[in-house]
Amino acid sequence: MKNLKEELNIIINNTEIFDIHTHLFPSNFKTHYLSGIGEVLNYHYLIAELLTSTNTTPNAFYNLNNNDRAKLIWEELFIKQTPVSEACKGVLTILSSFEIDYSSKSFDQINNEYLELNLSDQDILNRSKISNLVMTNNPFDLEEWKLFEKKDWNSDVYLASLRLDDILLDPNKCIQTAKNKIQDNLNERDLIIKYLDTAYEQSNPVYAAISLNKDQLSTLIENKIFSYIFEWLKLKNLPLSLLLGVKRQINKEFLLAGDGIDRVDLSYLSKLCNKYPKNKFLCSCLSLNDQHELTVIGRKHSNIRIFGFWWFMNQPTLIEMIMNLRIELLGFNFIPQHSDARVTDQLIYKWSHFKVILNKILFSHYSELVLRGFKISEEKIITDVNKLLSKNALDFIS
Ligand code: FIX
Ligand code: ZN
Repeated sequence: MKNLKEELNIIINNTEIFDIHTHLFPSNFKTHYLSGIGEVLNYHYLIAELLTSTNTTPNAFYNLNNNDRAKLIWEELFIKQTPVSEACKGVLTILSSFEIDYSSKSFDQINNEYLELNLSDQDILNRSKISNLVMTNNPFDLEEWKLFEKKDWNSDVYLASLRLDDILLDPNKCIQTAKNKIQDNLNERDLIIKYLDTAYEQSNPVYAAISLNKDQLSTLIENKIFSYIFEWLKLKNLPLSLLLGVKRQINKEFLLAGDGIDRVDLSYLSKLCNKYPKNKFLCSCLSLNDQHELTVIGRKHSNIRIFGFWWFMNQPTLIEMIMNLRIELLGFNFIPQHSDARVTDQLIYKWSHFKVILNKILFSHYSELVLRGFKISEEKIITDVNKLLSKNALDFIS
């Protein structure tokens, strides 16, 4: 075997990725597809950074059109300030990966150069080595759900997931939506289940998902509708992905950029795993405070798979520390990352930043094994990296 670091680099860059949680849509679904450097600059991570580090008010910002918003973010965060945050670096990674020299250029100049690249979504997927990605599909958002009436997109690459937040947030709206579609005199419980059945048939999802704050997590176990949903998920052998610890709208004026962190009690996660031993759970926690307990829960329940570094956890310093902890407690039996990309071009930076950390971490663990006389072969590394970037996710959802 060649030099371990080099070998790792080659293997990591040649391994296909199964991206288990994104907010992306195929390019033919024009109303929801987001791409290009203007949209990348409109990312809500950057909006929050702009609104907290400049004099721009939320009102003034949101009154601008998307192009002017991107222009302002570029001027404020990339020209006037040093773009050192993770979200800012992400933009620079994208530009430099296409060899766009951005120094001293205006947003319009950069945007024009970027548009000239004429990138398709498949170009970006190929460049990032994404074989499949999972979308976030809300069956109670009828505009968004129109995607499944269309046949002009590749459902082998873009996989569906059923996002069920609305059932907790607005059960009456969901019951009404189900009533309108099912046109049957069923009770509320059966209506929802029948509606989910229809959504399942239309979209062929790989899991269902829900994001929860503290109170929602602690009461999920006694939620009537969800007790039937758990049964339904078990019958379908469909995992439920739990995104834990988000407190929506801690600053309402910031709109989508205004969500924060809540303090969850993970004993309820363990209770769910015990109460529904035949159900499968995917889980990611938003707060650093929860990562140790989550990892221990991942070692105590075989029906849960930890995944990714969600949102505020997606910071290189935190990833390095917590991924080492996960390996120390779980070996390679977790799904280390997802992109959470909202704009297709973000796949480039989300995954390339992660690969740098993965390389560093694997190098240190393999080196320790070598010190103990363990033989590391190229085949072994290929198997491990494939597990981490793809197979663990695929095995769990199938
Ligand atoms: O709930 C989620 O799936 C979150 O990932 C998003 O709602 C959030 O806005 C986001 O984009 C985080 O990366
Ligand atoms: Zn998400």
